[in-house]
Amino acid sequence: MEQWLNQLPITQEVYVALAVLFFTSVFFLLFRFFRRTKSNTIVLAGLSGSGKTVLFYQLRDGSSHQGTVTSMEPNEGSFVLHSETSKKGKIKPVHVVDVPGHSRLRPKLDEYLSQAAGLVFIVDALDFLPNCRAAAEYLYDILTKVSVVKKRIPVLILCNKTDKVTAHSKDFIRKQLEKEIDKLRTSRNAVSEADISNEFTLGVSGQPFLFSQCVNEVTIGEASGLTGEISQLEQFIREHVKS
Ligand SMILES: Nc1nc2c(ncn2[C@@H]2O[C@H](COP(=O)(O)OP(=O)(O)OP(=O)(O)O)[C@@H](O)[C@H]2O)c(=O)[nH]1
Ligand SMILES: [Mg+2]
Repeated sequence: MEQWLNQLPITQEVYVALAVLFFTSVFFLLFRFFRRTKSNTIVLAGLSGSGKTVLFYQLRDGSSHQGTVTSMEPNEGSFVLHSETSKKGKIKPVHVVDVPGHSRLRPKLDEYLSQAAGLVFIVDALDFLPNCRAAAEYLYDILTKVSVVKKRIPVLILCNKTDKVTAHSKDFIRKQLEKEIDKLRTSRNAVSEADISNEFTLGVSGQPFLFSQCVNEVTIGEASGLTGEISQLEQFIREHVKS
């Protein structure tokens, strides 16, 4: 080997060295590129008062920071989930964004959706019926967004406040939301046929709308931000942001 190397003319050695250098740097850059495109952002959305900020604090600190007020701007942070802080080894932090539910602040959602690994749509299971229509409208807007459909962002519909016995069940909430979205689909399709919009249409035409018809994964779960029962939320996060 050494003899063979000594026999090589000097220029050839330089070429070999350069080639090795070139391939290692390309490999390194590709590796970094692919790592960076794997997002660790989880977006919390939902109507005002559904409990997003309480859930955000539960995820981060394991406590509800009682007495939150309506948020005026997004709450965000990168952290290791509180329930995982005692685990050994290196755990990848999650970037969680809580987007306020007030309609004037909702456009902020688009900024975060482009980099989201998952979206959690929080529903108030206690005060659900009076807000059903509004929740369905917000959810419809999210499910038809180009970024959500094209990137197939997984969505978890999280029925919050299940600590109270009067909270509606997740099956009831799912069915009511499907019904409302079905109605919205008919009315909005009529509008968008007139002025061409780039929104995607939901579901299968001619059939009642079901979340299972969405191109992205839509699941439904339960939680109580107040009492810290957030295992289904944490499970969703870890399914989409690998630790
Ligand atoms: N019973 C019960 N109440 C809850 C729960 N989570 C939140 N709340 C209450 O619901 C109210 C609203 O909670 P927030 O977390 O501030 O709501 P939000 O979604 O951040 O609202 P905006 O910031 O306005 O978009 C607060 O009074 C909370 O105490 C829960 O799991 N159970
Ligand atoms: Mg809030």
